Amino acid sequence: MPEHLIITKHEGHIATVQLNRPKVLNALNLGLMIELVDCLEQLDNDPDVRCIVIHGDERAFAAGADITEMADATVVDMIERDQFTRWDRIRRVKTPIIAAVSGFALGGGCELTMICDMIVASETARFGQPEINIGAMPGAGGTQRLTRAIGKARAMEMVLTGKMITAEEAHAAGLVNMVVPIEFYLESAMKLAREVASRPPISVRLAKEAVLKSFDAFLQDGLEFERKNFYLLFATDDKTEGMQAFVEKRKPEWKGK
Ligand code: CO8
Repeated sequence: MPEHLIITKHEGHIATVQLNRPKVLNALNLGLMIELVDCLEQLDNDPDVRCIVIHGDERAFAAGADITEMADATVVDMIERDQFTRWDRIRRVKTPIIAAVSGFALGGGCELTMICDMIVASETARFGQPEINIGAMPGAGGTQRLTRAIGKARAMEMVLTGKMITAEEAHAAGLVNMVVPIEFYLESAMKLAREVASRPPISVRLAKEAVLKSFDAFLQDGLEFERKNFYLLFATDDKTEGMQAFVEKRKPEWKGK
């Protein structure tokens, strides 16, 4: 039986969507992203669904885009895959989305939490943009949304060093809404989702849209700039070396080329 890359459940007016590649820490491969985005759009068109909760498992929300899929990719491959169009479709979902995060939320995984509207974190959650350590950089909004959420100094440190921050640090910095013990992280996200779902649905959607408008001023320009630089790195030797080194489980050697 093929594994389901995502698992969707319904509870009242809440839909939960689980990222389901536990063996690779829910790395976001193309198949998973296709299913996830199609699913979010379907849920968004379902009038019974008033709030969506996305989660992984206790070990990882998602440890980023799937590096094995990108290790040999050229700029042209990446442009042809056109993955960011899919990420833009998540941005257009009008139903509020809560990320329930336990364990790693790294790279594209951290970016996925930030495209959600609120984040509920387990005490074990770790957030980071470690792309720099594999010769890449954030591509799905990390440089833009992280900077808006936690400010330039802290975002710069995370993006340039790849260092992770703890759930408490993320909370203090304003990235996450609440931190709870691991056994309650899903239930806490559901509780928040139920609160949102109990409010008038049209008001909720229009209010979400309006909050995003304030937040998203100039976001498009920033996203396009980030994408250009992300793609550019696929023309460097260091990106190939960084990703190959990850796959081969060795330390990369940077050439600056
Ligand atoms: N891609 C593919 N496989 C992964 C990934 C990943 N991102 N992360 C972990 N895995 C795999 C490991 O290779 C390992 O597989 P195996 O068991 O077959 O060896 C398995 O998951 C478990 O991982 P580890 O053994 O490494 O577990 P540890 O607890 O020792 O370490 C870490 C956990 C620290 C999370 C470590 O796995 C790690 O550093 N992972 C990579 C994190 C990373 O660099 N993420 C960024 C990826 S690039 C990215 O997200 C760019 C986004 C750009 C936009 C998206 C659209 C293109």
